[in-house]
Amino acid sequence: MSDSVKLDAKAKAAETKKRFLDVWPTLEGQLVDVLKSHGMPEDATEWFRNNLSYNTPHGKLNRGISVVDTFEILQGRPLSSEEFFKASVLGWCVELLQAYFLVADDMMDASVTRRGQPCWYRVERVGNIAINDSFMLEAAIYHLLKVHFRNEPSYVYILELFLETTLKTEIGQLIDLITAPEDEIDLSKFSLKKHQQIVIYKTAYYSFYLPVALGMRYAGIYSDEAYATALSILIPIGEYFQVQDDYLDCYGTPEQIGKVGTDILDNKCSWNVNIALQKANEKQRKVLDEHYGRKDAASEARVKEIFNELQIDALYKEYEQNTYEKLNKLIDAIPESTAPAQQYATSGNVSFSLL
Ligand code: GPP
Ligand code: MG
Ligand code: MG
Ligand code: MG
Repeated sequence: MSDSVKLDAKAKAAETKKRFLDVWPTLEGQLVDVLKSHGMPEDATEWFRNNLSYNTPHGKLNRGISVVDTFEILQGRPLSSEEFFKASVLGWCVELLQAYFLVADDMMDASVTRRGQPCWYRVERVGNIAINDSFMLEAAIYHLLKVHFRNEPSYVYILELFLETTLKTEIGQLIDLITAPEDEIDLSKFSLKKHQQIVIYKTAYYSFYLPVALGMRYAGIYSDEAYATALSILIPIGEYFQVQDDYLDCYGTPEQIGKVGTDILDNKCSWNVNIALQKANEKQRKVLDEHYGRKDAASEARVKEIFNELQIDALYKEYEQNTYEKLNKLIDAIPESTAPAQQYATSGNVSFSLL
C-alpha cells in the first residue's frame, strides 16, 4: 500500500470514528427517556445515564465501527446519512454488549482499572449494584433494536445474532472461570487446546464475527455459505486478538492497555502460562506450581521472572508473525466471487491495529 493510500485510509477511519461517536448522545438520550417514560425519579435516570456514559463510549470502538465498515463495504458506495445512522445503531448495540460483559467480567476477575479509569464496580456508591447495571446495559440493546429495526426484514436475524452470540460468550466465560478456580491450583489441567476453546467462545464470536455478521444481515445477505466464510476467517482473527490480550495482560503497560493485568493472580489458563508450561524445565515448573494463581504480589513477581527466563516475549513475537502470515493466506484464499466491491474492500493484508 502506498503512503498516500495509507493516509487516505487513516483519514477516512478517523472521520468514520467521529461520525460514529456523534450518534451516541442520541441513543443515550433515547435510553434515559425510557426511565423517564416510566416516571422514574431523577436519581434513577441520572444513575442509568452515568452507567451508560461511564461504560459504553470510552473504548477503542473497533467492534462497533466494524459493523458500519462492513455495511459500507457491502453497499460498495458511501452510505447516506440515514444508512450511516442505522448501521451505527447496530454498532452501538455491539458496544453495549461489550460494556455489559466488561462490567461483569471486571467483578469476576477482581480487576482494578478498565479503559484508564476505575472499574465500574469500584466507583464510589456502585459496588454490587454494578451487577444490575450490567443487566441494564444488556437490556438497552434490545430496546434500541426494537426502536430502530422492528420494521426491517433483518430484525429477527439481528435479534438471533445478539442472543446466540451472548450465549456463546457466556459459555466461554464459564469455561474461563471454572478452569481458574481460586482454591484449587492445578496447572496440569491447562493446555493450549483448552485455551483455544476458551478464547474462541469468550472473545472471538462477539468481538469479530458478530459485528461483521450484523453488517451482512442488515445488507440483506442470506447465503449460509457467506456467513460460514466470514466465520472461517473471523474466528482465527479473534483467537489471535485474545492471545494478544493475554500477552499484554503481563507485558503491556497500564498506559498502553488501560488496565492492570490480573491473569497470574487469578490463576487464568492464559496463553503465557501455557507456553511457559511447554518450555519450563523441572526447576522452573516447580516455581510455577508454587506461585501461579496465588493472590500475592511476590508470587506474581516470581512467575513473571520465570516468564522472562523462558522468553515468552520473544515467543509471542514469533507467534504473532506466523499468525499474521497464516491469516493473510486465509484471506487470500477466499474466492473472488464472494469478495465485496473492489474499491470499497479493505483489500490486501489485515490490519492488526486491534488494540
Ligand atoms: C475477555 O476476557 C472476555 C470477556 C470480557 C467476556 C466476558 C463475558 C461475560 C459473559 C461476562 P478477559 O477477562 O481476558 O478480558 P480483560 O483482559 O479485558 O479483562
Ligand atoms: Mg477480565
Ligand atoms: Mg475474564
Ligand atoms: Mg485479559
